[in-house]
Amino acid sequence: MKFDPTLYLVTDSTGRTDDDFLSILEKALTGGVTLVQLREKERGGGEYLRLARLTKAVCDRYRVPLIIDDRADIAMAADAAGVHVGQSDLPVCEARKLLGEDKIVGATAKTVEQAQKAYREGADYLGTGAIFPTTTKVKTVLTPVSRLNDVCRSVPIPVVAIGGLNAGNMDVLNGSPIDGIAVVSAIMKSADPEAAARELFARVRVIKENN
Ligand code: TZP
Ligand code: MG
Repeated sequence: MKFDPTLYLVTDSTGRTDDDFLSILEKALTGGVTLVQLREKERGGGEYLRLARLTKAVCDRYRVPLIIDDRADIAMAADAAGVHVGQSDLPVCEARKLLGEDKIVGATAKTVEQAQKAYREGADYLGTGAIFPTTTKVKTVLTPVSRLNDVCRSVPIPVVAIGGLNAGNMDVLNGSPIDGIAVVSAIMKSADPEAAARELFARVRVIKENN
């Protein structure tokens, strides 16, 4: 499935009502988010699936693919565009087998070795980070930009940078051969998610144009 990783919104619905969450999502999509990941660490399967279906309905209206974090079963049940797996989740090759060739399988890779393995097993894109400290993910080790760049050059699939990124610190990625950025807080916690998305998109586009 075709996708554009330029501005990848990873969601966090913690403490929000469905309406509140979906309204932020819609504003972010209006602002130019090109790919969405539903990332739910606290919800059980039924709740995760329910929110996945609601989220997909909004993403579909904007023709933006929805990726489900961690859970290939939820991705399949919701007919989402794909799944994102970390190093301690389902192996990429198993996710690929379950979802088939037409779906998107993304993987977290913090090193060149992990990146090449994920690529060999069939990953469509990689997420690498954390570039900056983040409160969104606990126990995250920082990835220097030099390593991010090595990961980008080590595989022929798109690589997105993640972790603590916002419009004020993204300049650190100038000259990096990334294909996009993934953010949670910079959009989900913004007072104006649409404007935040618009600014981030514009900045990533400049970085990509100079690649
Ligand atoms: N993986 C590495 S850092 C991170 C994930 C899921 C969280 C990014 O969230 P934020 O709020 O954009 O720092
Ligand atoms: Mg995971």
